[in-house]
Amino acid sequence: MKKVIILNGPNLNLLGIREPEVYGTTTLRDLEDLCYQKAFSHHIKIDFRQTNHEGELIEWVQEARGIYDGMIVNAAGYTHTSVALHDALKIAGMPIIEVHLSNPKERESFRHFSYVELVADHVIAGKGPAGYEEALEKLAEIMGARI
Ligand code: CA2
Repeated sequence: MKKVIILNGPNLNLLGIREPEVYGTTTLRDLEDLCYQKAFSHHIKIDFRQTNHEGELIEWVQEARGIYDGMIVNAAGYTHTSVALHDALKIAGMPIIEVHLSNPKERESFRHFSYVELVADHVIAGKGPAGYEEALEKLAEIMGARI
């Protein structure tokens, strides 16, 4: 069975609680459940995590090497700022899908650049929670998991 790690960055713990007009009413827990269901149907095992700390995110990326077959990353604000995360992702040794609930390219200009995009195999943005399901489908395809 293929194993996928899903990493969520800062403030995503507030999903469904604050700014529903931007990020919708789905909570992080709802999103996790959605991912579990989608992964189950593709015979994939997932590990779903969130942190507000850049260093923790980087440690999780480093530790994933050799354990997981693929990674889905919504690095939230660190997407646009973190060279360190970029460096860690570059040597993760597995397919990486970058996902965003909103479409950062259609928002403020400071969100237009992504350090994650430069090392991601595929980017999904602006599709809300369904983007995470699509990311799992894309990874299943890339990893050759049962579809
Ligand atoms: O659209 C996305 O998924 C983002 O990664 C979300 C980040 C933002 O910095 C990126 O540009 C795009 C922000 C996550 C903050 O999440 C919140 C959720 C509820 C209330 C406040 C923030």
